[in-house]
Amino acid sequence: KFENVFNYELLPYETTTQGSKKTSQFLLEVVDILLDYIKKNNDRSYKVLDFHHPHSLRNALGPCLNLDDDPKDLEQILIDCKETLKFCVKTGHPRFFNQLSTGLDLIALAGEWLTAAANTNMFTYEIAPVFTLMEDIVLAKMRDIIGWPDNNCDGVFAPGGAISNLYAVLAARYRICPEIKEHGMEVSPKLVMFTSEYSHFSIKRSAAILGIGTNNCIGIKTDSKGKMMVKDLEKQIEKTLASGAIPFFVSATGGTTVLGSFDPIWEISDIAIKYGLWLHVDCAWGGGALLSKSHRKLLNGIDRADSVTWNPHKLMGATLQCSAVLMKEKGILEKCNSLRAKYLFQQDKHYDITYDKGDKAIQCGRHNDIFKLWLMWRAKGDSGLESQIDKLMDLSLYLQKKLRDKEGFQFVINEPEFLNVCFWYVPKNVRYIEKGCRRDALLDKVAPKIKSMMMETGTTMVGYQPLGDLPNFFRMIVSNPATIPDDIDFLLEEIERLGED
Ligand code: ABU
Repeated sequence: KFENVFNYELLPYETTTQGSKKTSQFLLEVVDILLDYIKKNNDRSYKVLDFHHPHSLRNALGPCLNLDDDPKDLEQILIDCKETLKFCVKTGHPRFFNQLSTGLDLIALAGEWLTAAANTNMFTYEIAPVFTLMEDIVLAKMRDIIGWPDNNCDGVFAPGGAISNLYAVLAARYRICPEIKEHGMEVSPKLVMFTSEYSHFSIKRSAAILGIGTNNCIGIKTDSKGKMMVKDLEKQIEKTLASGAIPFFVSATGGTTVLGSFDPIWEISDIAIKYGLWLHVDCAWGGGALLSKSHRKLLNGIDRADSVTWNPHKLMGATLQCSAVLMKEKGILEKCNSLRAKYLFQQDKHYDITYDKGDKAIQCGRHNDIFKLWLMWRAKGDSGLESQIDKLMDLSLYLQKKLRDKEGFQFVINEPEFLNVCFWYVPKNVRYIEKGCRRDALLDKVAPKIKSMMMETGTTMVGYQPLGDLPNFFRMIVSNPATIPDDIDFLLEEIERLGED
């Protein structure tokens, strides 16, 4: 239908009735392709992925990947769309357990489509009036849920949790040494920050980016549940003070990436207050738990934090990407980052310029990550999101019970408190080997081997990693609202089947 029809025959190039008609027909074809993909994402008879090694994928896609001098007709463009989706990992599939962000929320997807059509930049009110108001409303709602008393606070949507964490360290450093903004590191005292040894690597990377230095980001010991040991935190702060350096920042994690552990925020905040440290809570992963009356206790004390990272694209299920950093002190982001570029942030605009949010961001161009979240929140309400999260927590308990009842599975942490369920599958030939180096060396090879077979067959997908001295283990993430208990059963049976091969 679109053979020898080219992009210049569509709007905005061809404004005749014919151009309009072709535009609609073309976009409807694209929508059909997308709907077909969405159906396959939700159909268990389809594989999660069709894996090819990079060289063979390159061969399979062949000329489809090349950018040439000649334009391709729209028939080829539609084929390109189909081919691309054919080799995509179906992250919305009920049997995709590989990442913290899983699932495909259809309202958020609709929001994403509208966002792409609106195609605007979030830096000024003048070009994003509705989205700017929505961002204000959603940030205020998130701060309310955190529990900051008068909500006279700050925040911004950032491109991912790592950048949100960077914002937090930057603001904390500004508070202790605002002169660095203008004079650079030569006016900086030696600053030291603290985070648990299992926190997200972006905290340490923030130290590298901001010139603090990774050696000055101290990893605090964790207990048997993977939680920060407050005694060790205090010890390290004292040691830092004794050395003449200045402790200024501590990050507590609300849901670590691998084990899903929650640091004791309340106790950490006592220490932060005692020593005058900025307290950040990185609950990029676990922030959604705040929406559940039954589970928000995991983040007890979060209202005492100075800043919070919370990614709605994780537990809440918004499409990627959607990450907020929230700050207790109103105006700190503006003070810390503003440079008042005259071509964007004119001070003599005819409207209230406090609605131009761009100058507090570290980016210039900023993607609209708000509309999909706002729309999804409207469609589900607080109650819908709460029950979504509660159901996932129930499913995690279901998985834990199955693991307990089955032979050959062993928890990394007994009774995980969140949606990360970490375990070893111990094949029969390893099961009776005495605990020790030889068993660990064998066990270390099991999860990667099973995962590789899983990916080759494409039936399901789950992550694995080592941790400290522990050999490779599976990290099962229960965050996909499409998943039901049968899918969990399927995964465990698949691991057993492949593990005995
Ligand atoms: N930002 C951490 C995401 C890691 C994961 O999905 O496994």
